Amino acid sequence: FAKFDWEDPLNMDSLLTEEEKAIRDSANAYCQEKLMPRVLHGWRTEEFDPAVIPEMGAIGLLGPTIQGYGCAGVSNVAYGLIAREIERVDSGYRSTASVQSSLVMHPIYEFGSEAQKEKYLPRLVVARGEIIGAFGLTEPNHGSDPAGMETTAEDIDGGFIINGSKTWISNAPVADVHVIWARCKWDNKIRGFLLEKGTQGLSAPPIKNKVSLRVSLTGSIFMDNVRVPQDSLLPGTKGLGSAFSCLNSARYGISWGVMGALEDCVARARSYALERHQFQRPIASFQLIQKKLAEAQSEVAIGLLASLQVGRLKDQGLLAPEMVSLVKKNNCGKALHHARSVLDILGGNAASDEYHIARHASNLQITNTYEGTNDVHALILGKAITGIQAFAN
Ligand code: TGC
Ligand code: FAD
Repeated sequence: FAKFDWEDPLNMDSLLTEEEKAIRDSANAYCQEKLMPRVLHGWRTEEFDPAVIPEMGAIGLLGPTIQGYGCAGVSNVAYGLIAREIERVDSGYRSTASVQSSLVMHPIYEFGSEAQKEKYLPRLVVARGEIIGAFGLTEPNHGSDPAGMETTAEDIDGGFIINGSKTWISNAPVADVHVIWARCKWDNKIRGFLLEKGTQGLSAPPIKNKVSLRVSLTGSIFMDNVRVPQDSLLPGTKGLGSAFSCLNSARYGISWGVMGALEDCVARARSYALERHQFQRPIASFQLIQKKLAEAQSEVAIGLLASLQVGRLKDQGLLAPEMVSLVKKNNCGKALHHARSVLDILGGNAASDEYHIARHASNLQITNTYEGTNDVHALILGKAITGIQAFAN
């Protein structure tokens, strides 16, 4: 028999290319050496560290699947492995990176004009990390149901006027460019627009005092008669499906990322259980503790293989969006459930942020919510299984 490796229970390593393993290892080194030492300060103070964007850009972690424009052009599996390593430290850092890569660079690459690509992509990715982006879809009255959005774009001579508000937008307070989804008054279709910081009528105040994702910055976006030129429209966007295509990429990355967070919880709980003694025995020797670790690590192994398969299909052009819903829903739900379960192993130390698992568990509540709640993804799958749409009349 082969030797069982609890850290890679189903030998996923054997399914990765040499290039993917090298990318994973360099992402791991950066995350553990540079992000891990800062995470508690960021968590306690809620201070966003803008240096993380240029640092990630410098080693190819941003927009990694994009070909050209200074991007690495690697596989979707490599993109997933990067998300896993970042989120092993904190979901908030992964959030910052996912928004930049999947929700800002992706729509510009996919739906932008050549001039927009040349103008923004190299600056979003380069080592200088010149600019940070945000993606504004959610509104105060429309979260799960973005089709109801109230933000509008009006066609005027030489450009557009955008009015409306967005809420819970990652990176918004520091973003230099906002991808804003708005309903176009002239044909009632939803399209994407690029709004630059400093434009009159645009503001993006932070939402403070979060109990989740405290190392990433979140804000509102208010647009009061924001006048933008003609070339701010992403010309390839055609309805809400274009916004969802960005979400396919981000949701896929999250499915890998949350497994990294859960792996960190399991590793920390295991070490703690081996060291902590009660009743003259290491608590790791108790069956109930072992069951918690076994069940959590089983879900890691299964979840990672599922995301790997979705990534391979994505690379081959064989992806169905429902596959992304399946792994986003499953992995986020399992990560949240089992992070809470292994948190018990810490006893009273669960209350201390120095043991890190409580921080992961708090973050995972929102990873299970944003980019489509767990229940919304169940309904997307339910529709695919039954042919009946349950979320609206
Ligand atoms: P529906 O009628 O189903 O679809 C509208 C149009 O979109 C197309 N479509 C998709 N296209 C590509 N990929 C997908 N996954 C797609 N899903 C739908 C669809 O074919 C249709 O096209 P067309 O041409 O026929 O018009 O739309 P609906 O309004 O009934 O949608 C229902 C529902 C619930 C599935 C959907 O609205 C939904 O997914 N809601 C969740 C909202 C959400 O995920 N918001 C995320 C905001 S961004 C965010 O959270 C970032 S956090 C980032 C971080 O910090 O990491
Ligand atoms: P609601 O839609 O009001 O849902 C509330 C509850 O009702 C949920 O349990 C939901 O599952 C349930 N529900 C809703 N409809 C149905 C239905 N038909 N059937 C059954 N149950 C239903 N958005 C962006 O656009 N860009 C970002 O960068 C971004 N970043 C975020 C960062 C953070 C920290 C957070 C907290 C959110 C972020 N979001 C972002 C918003 C996020 O996508 C939304 O919060 C999410 O989509 C849910 O929308 P909602 O909060 O309005 O909840």
